[in-house]
Amino acid sequence: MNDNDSHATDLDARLDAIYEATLDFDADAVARMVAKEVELGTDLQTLINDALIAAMEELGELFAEGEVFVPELLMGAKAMKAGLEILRPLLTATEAKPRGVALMGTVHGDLHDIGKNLVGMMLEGGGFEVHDLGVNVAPEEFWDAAQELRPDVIGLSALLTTTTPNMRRTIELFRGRGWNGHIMVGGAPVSKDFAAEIGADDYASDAPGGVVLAKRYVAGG
Ligand code: B1M
Repeated sequence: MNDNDSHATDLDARLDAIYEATLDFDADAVARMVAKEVELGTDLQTLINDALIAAMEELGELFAEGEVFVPELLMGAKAMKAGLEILRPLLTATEAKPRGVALMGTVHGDLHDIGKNLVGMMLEGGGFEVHDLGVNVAPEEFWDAAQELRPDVIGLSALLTTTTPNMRRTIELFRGRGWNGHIMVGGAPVSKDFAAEIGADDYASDAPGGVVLAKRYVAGG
């Protein structure tokens, strides 16, 4: 085994330990190990995707199979959030602010916020002033906030098949009232086709993709 191989193996083992700690709902251990990775200079996207998001995907599968229930999803989310809080200063750090204003929220009926929060942090890191309306946001609430803030980009998140119609309702309200600004959508049940169908400007499959879109909008694309 050469030196690079052994580094890769070490990293794999450490990411695996974070993945396991998330699935054990051990928020303290997740925070500690994530902080260690920051010290070691581990690539943040690798850390987020291969350890934290991978654990949430596994938890989702266990839930779908009836092996775990809502309380476990909540505890897993708490563990993942503990890791993301350690990363927040790094993800949000930027020199040039503000590139533009972004308004974010999870649509009505939907309480999932981890993905939306990640997109918000990365938008901040990309130089955006981010206003986050939280979860379960009704179309009128998005509208009122947009009137006040006049954002360059609005980001809607949904994680439930049953709440994607509320994404459509939100966009219908905006378009019906003549809003021509950029609206992007994201979340596991959302697709590029669905985004086009409901009148969104675009869809991002992950947080970095959302930042690419938002930067393109403010650059006039
Ligand atoms: Co829920 N849940 N949940 N849950 N939950 C899912 C989504 C599910 C897929 C699990 C499963 O069955 N396999 C399933 C949905 C099935 C479906 O509709 N297709 C489900 C269900 C059914 C439910 C309940 C109905 C369960 C119940 O009560 N019987 C209930 C609904 C509550 C409600 O919202 N009204 C429920 C509740 C919950 C908790 C509250 C317990 C908890 C959320 C805690 C929280 O967010 N604070 C929870 C969790 C944790 C999950 C899973 C396990 C993990 C979600 C997550 O945070 N992933 C999830 C399973 C899964 O996703 N595989 C599941 C990590 C996160 C980083 O990824 O949010 O996808 P994600 O974000 C990604 C991309 O999608 C994208 O960027 C991120 C990555 O970079 N993205 C955007 C997201 N938003 C974006 C916006 C953008 C751009 C990109 O621009 C605007």
